[in-house]
Amino acid sequence: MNKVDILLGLQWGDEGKGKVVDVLTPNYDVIARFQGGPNAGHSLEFNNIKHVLHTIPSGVFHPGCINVIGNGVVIDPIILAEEIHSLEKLGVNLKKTLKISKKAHLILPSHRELDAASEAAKGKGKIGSTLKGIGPTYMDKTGRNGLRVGDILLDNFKEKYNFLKNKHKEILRQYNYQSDIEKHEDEWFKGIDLIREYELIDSEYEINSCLEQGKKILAEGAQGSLLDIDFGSYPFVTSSNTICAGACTGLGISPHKVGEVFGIFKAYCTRVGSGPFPTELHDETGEKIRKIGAEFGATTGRPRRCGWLDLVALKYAVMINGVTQLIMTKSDVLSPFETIKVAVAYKVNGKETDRLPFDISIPVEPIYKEFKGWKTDISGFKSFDDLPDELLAYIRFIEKETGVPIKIISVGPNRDETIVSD
Ligand code: 2SA
Ligand code: MG
Repeated sequence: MNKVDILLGLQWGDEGKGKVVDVLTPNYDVIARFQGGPNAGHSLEFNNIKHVLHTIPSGVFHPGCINVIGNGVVIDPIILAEEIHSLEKLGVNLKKTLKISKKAHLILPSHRELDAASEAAKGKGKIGSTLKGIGPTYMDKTGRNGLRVGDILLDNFKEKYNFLKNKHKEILRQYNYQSDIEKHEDEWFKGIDLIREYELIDSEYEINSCLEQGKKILAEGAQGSLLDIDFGSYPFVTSSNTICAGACTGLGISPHKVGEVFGIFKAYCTRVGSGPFPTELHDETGEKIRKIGAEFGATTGRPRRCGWLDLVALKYAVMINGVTQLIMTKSDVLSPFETIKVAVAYKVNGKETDRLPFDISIPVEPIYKEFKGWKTDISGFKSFDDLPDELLAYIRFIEKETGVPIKIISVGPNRDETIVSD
């Protein structure tokens, strides 16, 4: 029987998941999102089209590929409707290819207000959330108060909606937060009507029967392993399990049905939002990476914080996810640099360690190994054999340290700018 392959981010998100899923889609029949929601910004570029997806899986640009929004995802009907409409404008008809789990939870307009109220109350300690209502929606899911996509088929859906909204209003009053939930309600219910036009499925049955039929499935992660609710830099994390195990609970597949685990990382590191970032560069080198790499949030437009590759964190993510193949993106961004650094260990309380401490917001001093830059424009390169020796040395070092082969290198944002090893 086929197994489900999983592609996920090994850093703080924005590793290029959307691009690589789009590149890999011709090998798959089904692409499935398993966690997160419209906080995600998955960017794809091809044939002069630049598109950012938030809730819809990145297989949509390949006709015939089925795209599943799994039970682990949280959906904002307003944003989903916008996504569907902008894809329609590009000539992508999703009616036959988009399937939505009845067990996926709904983000209400009041969840977004709660997100904003919670962040405002935290002041300087704010998480730096995308303000899409992600945290409050997952809180209602685990608190057993949430509304699910399947509920929209019930006669008393409006009643359920009002019950939850009123509960939220009570909390917002406690926060003393001025909100205008009703302003977005019309649009929200229009989004609900649009969702009713799509195939609402029991994604666990769908995915497992696809496997039995010999179909190939790729699960597409969102955010990154260091934003995982359990293993990320808590509390500066998102509210879902972004790691490999999240695909099991977010789609309904057994761990023994997991096949390849593609772990994707940038040749450097970025982080958007608050929270610790041991290799962050506060100088002009960081500025240069941001500028060359166009490091701005694909959902919020926020400038991303930039720094060197952190192998302590990368090795942790490889371990937690059981990564079988690595994918390195944005190596082209480092092309102009004379010297490239990689953190190989940390100094914590005067002691050297290669483990992530419980809390990386305590002073953590990265210990760097330096690499000679390749100083070559690699964006047009098509094969591993063409790559400059300095870049190959960088690749081989990461492979040796992580124990996992780097199978794909992305050398630019376009679909074509991808080198796959044979
Ligand atoms: P949330 O909104 O509650 O999930 O935020 C909690 C933390 O998770 C971070 N987070 C992200 N980090 C990187 N990329 C994300 N997606 C967008 C993108 C973000 C954007 O692709 O660029 O446009 O700003 C994403 N989504 C959530 C977030 O910054 C918080 O640190
Ligand atoms: Mg992104």
